[in-house]
Amino acid sequence: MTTPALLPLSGRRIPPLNLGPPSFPHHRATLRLSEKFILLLILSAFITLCFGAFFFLPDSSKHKRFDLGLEDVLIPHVDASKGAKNPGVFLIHGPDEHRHREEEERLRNKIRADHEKALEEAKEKLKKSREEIRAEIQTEKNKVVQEMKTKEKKPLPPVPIPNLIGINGGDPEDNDIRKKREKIKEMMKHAWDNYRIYGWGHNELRPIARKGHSTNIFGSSQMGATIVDALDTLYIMGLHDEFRDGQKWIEDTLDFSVNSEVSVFEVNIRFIGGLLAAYYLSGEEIFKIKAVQLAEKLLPAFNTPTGIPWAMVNLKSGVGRNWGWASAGSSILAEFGTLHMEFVHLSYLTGDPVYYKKVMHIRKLLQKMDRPNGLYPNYLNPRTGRWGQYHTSVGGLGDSFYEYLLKAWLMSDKTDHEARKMYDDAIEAIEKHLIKKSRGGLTFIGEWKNGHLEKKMGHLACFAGGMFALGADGSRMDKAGHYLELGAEIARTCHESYDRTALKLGPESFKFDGAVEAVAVRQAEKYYILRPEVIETYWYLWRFTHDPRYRQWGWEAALAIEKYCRVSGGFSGVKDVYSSTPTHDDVQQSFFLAETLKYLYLLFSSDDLLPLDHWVFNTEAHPLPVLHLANTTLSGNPAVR
Ligand code: DMJ
Repeated sequence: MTTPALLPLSGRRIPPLNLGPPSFPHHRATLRLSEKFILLLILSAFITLCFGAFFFLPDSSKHKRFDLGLEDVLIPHVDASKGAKNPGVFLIHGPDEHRHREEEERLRNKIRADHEKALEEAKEKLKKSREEIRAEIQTEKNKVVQEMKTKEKKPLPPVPIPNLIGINGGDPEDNDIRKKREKIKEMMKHAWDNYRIYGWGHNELRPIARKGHSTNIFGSSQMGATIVDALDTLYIMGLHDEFRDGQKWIEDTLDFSVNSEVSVFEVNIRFIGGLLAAYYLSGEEIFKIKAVQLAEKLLPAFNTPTGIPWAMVNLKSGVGRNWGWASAGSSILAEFGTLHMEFVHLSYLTGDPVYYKKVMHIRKLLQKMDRPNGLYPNYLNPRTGRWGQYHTSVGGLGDSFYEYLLKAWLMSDKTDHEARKMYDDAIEAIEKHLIKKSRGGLTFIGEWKNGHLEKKMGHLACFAGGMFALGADGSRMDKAGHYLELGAEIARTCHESYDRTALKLGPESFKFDGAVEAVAVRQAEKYYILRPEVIETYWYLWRFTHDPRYRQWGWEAALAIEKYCRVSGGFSGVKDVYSSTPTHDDVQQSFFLAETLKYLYLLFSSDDLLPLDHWVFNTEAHPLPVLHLANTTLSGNPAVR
């Protein structure tokens, strides 16, 4: 019998460590000795490497400046006396230089001592039996569990609450507009009430089968996605009984300690975004607590070699992975690039910089990377830090990454100039390579695939009309007028994509190919699943221009939804917008209540409801307040609501 120790060296197989019961006692003893030797060798090599790194790597403390200095600004709990970060490079001279040297020497000594201690401990460990080591690990585990439990019970620290303006009202003066707004509220009630009866606690509703529904983005658990997503819409519509019902379910039932693999992005934008918005609007602590509990469960997703998070994470085990369909095992730009707003608010509310650091790390990494033609590809491998396929889109896979660059700047009260610069650079490249005019004069945003422009625009990309309008103010070389115009052109194109169908509802994606303009060609692209992006763009354009056409177009969409998507058990998507007899898909998406109905309601409200200089909407339409830091009150005091 060949034993592992007798394998030839050239066999390149490392003998497996034999931790099982000994079959040849003498031979096993020999093996143990060599194992220990190898382990010691590895350990000392590692320590030597650390020493080398410490002495030879550039001394980062000399250049250290914390990103944008935003940590101090956005995290009010950070004690300035404990080495507050100064947003500027500082040089060291004279007596300071001497003090600096002493400090360096002290640090080196400390590291030396630590390494020696670690070596001693490692030697000690090797003397211990397997059982002893196991017992030690178990004790450590218990300690961590205990700490987590105490942490859960600890109340969150007091926090300055931004002044919250315009969370009620919005009554329009015009009678006709008021009636339209009432109609939207009635549609919300229909969607909510049916979910309440037939789908309560499930993620979504099947309005025709009249039962709960879910998809893999929410994992295998019933996490009440519709409840969390709908809360702030209920609140601004003044549906307070329904809001309280939802709150009670969240208090009593919503539990994130479940063995379920969820999408980090979806859970962030719908759950964390929804809970934070509900917290800011209502002031109810429970929403903040739940948001933080969930955020803690998402953190293990960032444990990758690059810090770019996995697309999915198991809420219980913390194990992460990527979608099987994503190019080269990559994470998706629109997913890992759409965490910033929520994570900054989490750090702001908890005083814990961990969330802020995770998203700033992503930003720094992206900044360092080469971008083909200045464009960000949609795929990035979290193990290697390399781009996957060169595919760039402002629709699915890319969309909300650009949106969050702009909104990071807006949310920081326009102080996060780095985010604004990244947005401006990205939009310039997009305009140069992706935005074209069709023969018939429609401006569209195509998709860039390996150097080739595909003349296809997704429904998702229609959100960009609103984004261009929102970013107009503050744009480079005073191109505000240009970007407002570009936003209006995208709105017109997307309206055409609705208008050229039988149901007056837009397809999932449409082409610009010869005579074909703004029309879906493939059967698989003809569906409408109650998506909000076109109405979202109408609303932003309405706020910035007050051109009545946007209310008119929004109303057309509302009527079409009412006529073709409403069923007695709620609202359903349709499979073919070009067929005058709609076939329903039997799903009431949670974003219909979070976004589509909210944007419609806002379109028929006056501008003082959630004014845009005080609120920034996350990509799921959950409003988060601008952090005007000069203008804050302590949470012990009643926040201005
Ligand atoms: C929403 O969940 C969000 O808007 C997201 O950014 C992409 N689109 C869906 C709705 O269409």
